Amino acid sequence: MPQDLYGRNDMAGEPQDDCLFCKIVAGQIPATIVRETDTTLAFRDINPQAPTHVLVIPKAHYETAAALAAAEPQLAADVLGATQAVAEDEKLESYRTVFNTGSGAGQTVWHAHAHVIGGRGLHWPPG
Ligand code: IU
Repeated sequence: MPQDLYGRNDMAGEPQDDCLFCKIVAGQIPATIVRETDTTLAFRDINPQAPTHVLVIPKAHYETAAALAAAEPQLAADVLGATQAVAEDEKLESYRTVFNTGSGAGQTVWHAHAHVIGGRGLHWPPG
């Protein structure tokens, strides 16, 4: 599918058959969901890197946070707002919100997602 550097393409926003997170949104794959809104879903990471490790995604499919922000700024804001709500639900005083964008930054799932990581001390800068 033709796309630019940040995953923007003509099919952006549409569910993708081969996308794991679209399948979680559709209820075809189980996940431990901790929060849901009309536009976002938050569920526990299957390979947690901290006591709290939750992924917040837009229900609509965008490959990267950059593509999401360019196409639907309000939806990007919804995702960011949901990260805050998750942190509050988890009673996190300090936490980190991470969007890995591009394989060089560690992105492995090509449906935009924010990691909400907390519950332990976090070092800076990350590796
Ligand atoms: P990344 O930023 O694209 O690397 O993050 C993808 C995350 O999705 C990573 O932390 C995985 O552990 C997580 N994940 C998941 O929670 N459930 C899955 O079935 C798969 C990946 I595949």
